[in-house]
Amino acid sequence: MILGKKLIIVLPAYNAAQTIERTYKEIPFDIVDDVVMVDDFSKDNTVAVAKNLGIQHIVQHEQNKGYGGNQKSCYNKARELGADIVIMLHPDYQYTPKLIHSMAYVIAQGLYPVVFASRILGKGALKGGMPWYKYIANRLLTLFQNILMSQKLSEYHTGYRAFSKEVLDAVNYNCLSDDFVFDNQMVAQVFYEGFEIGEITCPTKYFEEASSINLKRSAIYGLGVIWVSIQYRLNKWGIIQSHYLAGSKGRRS
Ligand SMILES: Nc1nc2c(ncn2[C@@H]2O[C@H](COP(=O)(O)OP(=O)(O)OP(=O)(O)O)[C@@H](O)[C@H]2O)c(=O)[nH]1
Ligand SMILES: [Mg+2]
Repeated sequence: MILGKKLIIVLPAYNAAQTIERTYKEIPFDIVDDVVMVDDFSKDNTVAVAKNLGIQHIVQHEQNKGYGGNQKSCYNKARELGADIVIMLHPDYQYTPKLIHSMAYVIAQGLYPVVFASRILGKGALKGGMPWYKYIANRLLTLFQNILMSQKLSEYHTGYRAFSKEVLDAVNYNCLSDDFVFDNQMVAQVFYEGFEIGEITCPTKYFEEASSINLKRSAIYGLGVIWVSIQYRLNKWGIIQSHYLAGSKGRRS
């Protein structure tokens, strides 16, 4: 519990057997109530390692659904368990669990309903080994998206995110893509509903065992981000109505 709010960490896992223990061991159980791990039909022994660690809630997909499909199961399970605050933490140890306190407090104090841990604030991304092509793509896509969405995020692509119950109840994330573009579509839903996103500086690590999407999937993701940005603007102008924006329950603004 944090300031009377139930905090649940969700781990979207795919072949994370080599990194999940390091990640889990740094989760601060002084404020974390539950941990949910969703295994996306890993080829390695991720589930066995998770059971061994004593992770309370393990959901196993019967087939590999993809990063987006994995997250849907994560948030649905966390909400089922009565979470007031949900933090998504990749079990590949690229993001440090040590930021959980800071991210959770921003939401628990009611400052921002969503918090992103940004690898672009500060110098963490390149120092942590982010490949140059990903860094440049990240900067250019972020600039493009900030202009089309009239927002000012330092990056849209971090996988380290915290959401309040209010936001997860308001946005229809279950209708989104099962692929990596899920992350970006969900940002569009959050902004389209009128919620704000706070950011915290976050170091990142690229290393052998860490999972990282390859060039081809990054390119598909990048094109998806461009289309989401254009869709968002055209929806705002009332020119088109995209299912994942129109579908949102009860627009706030
Ligand atoms: N690659 C991949 N990851 C999945 C899948 N399902 C769940 N995941 C998890 O999704 C998270 C993000 O995937 P990564 O491959 O680590 O991609 P990434 O770290 O966001 O990519 P970079 O930020 O570019 O390094 C990881 O925790 C994976 O374990 C899947 O089908 N493929
Ligand atoms: Mg990764």
